[in-house]
Amino acid sequence: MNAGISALDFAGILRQSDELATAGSWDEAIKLLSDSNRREEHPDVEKRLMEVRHRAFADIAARATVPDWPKSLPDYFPGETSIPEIPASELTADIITSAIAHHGSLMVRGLLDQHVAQGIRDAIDHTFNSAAIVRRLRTQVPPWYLPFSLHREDQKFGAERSYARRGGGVLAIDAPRALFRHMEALSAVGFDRLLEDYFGERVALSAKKTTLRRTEPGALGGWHQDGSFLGTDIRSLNIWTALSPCGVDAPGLEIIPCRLNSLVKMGGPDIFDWAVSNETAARYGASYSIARPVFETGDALLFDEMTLHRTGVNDSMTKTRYAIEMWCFAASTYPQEQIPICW
Ligand SMILES: O=C(O)CCC(=O)C(=O)O
Ligand SMILES: [Fe+2]
Repeated sequence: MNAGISALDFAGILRQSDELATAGSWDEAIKLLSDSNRREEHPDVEKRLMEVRHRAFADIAARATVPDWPKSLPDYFPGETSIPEIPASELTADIITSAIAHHGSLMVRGLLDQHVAQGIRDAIDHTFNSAAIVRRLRTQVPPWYLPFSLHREDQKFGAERSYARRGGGVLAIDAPRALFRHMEALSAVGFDRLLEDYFGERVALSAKKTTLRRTEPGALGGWHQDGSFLGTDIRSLNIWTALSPCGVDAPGLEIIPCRLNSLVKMGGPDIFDWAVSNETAARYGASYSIARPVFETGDALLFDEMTLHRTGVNDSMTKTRYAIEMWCFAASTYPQEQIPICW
């Protein structure tokens, strides 16, 4: 195809997706837009796709029933004192269930291949550069950075954007191309179906929490359980995917590799209300020595709202780390304050 000449009728695709959405055929609309963007990426299609994924939630949640969950399963990793690991080719919903229930997290090696990860990493770089231009010139910079607007009065972003930025992040929903590439990459390895299997129902991610991260070596990040602000009466899974090697020369994650069934003591001098002090974490770390996993590009750590963790940094680190933190929730018990984006 000649550069600049497209075989796709984008205006027609957008019109057709609007008709499908109006008829409540959300999954068909999502499929139409995704198929189009897979053939040729287009900013209007990507933006519309995120809007449709968001608007679809009300109908999908209204149809959701609350399944028995989680399944009660034995420990598939008996004797493991650190984070259980599995190659992506052996991943199943039951393995996630067992690992989370007995160890609090699961390392999946090689979930995304290097080439695919590189495409997402490039999108993260473009997004961060575009976001800086937007802040300076106060103009739109499609396709990389397009702040998502909400049309419903009862749903609002609060300080999430500035909070993400202070932590070296950009909300993924404001980066529709990067988010499209990441969801595509996960779907291509079957993660969309796996999530439905894991929860036993439809899944939506959170627009307030799903974050593209480009983390500098000196980053700070306190111990926390995300349940302290997401709530604990929820069903969640965070897919934290490394898009560059990290944990040695670049910031990784530190994890207490055990299942916690409640929130640990929060607060302390000079930390957020929901943050956990080093002293408290060290008490858990004494029983389950703190895990500092080394990630290769494409490895993913799965954990939930109870897992105690923080950004893993030390003084000898010199490199920047790329990652995406993607918090997914069962539709039936979706946390009230979050902003849903359907899978
Ligand atoms: O990427 C990081 O350093 C922090 C990630 C985190 O806190 C999370 O994924 O919940
Ligand atoms: Fe977290």
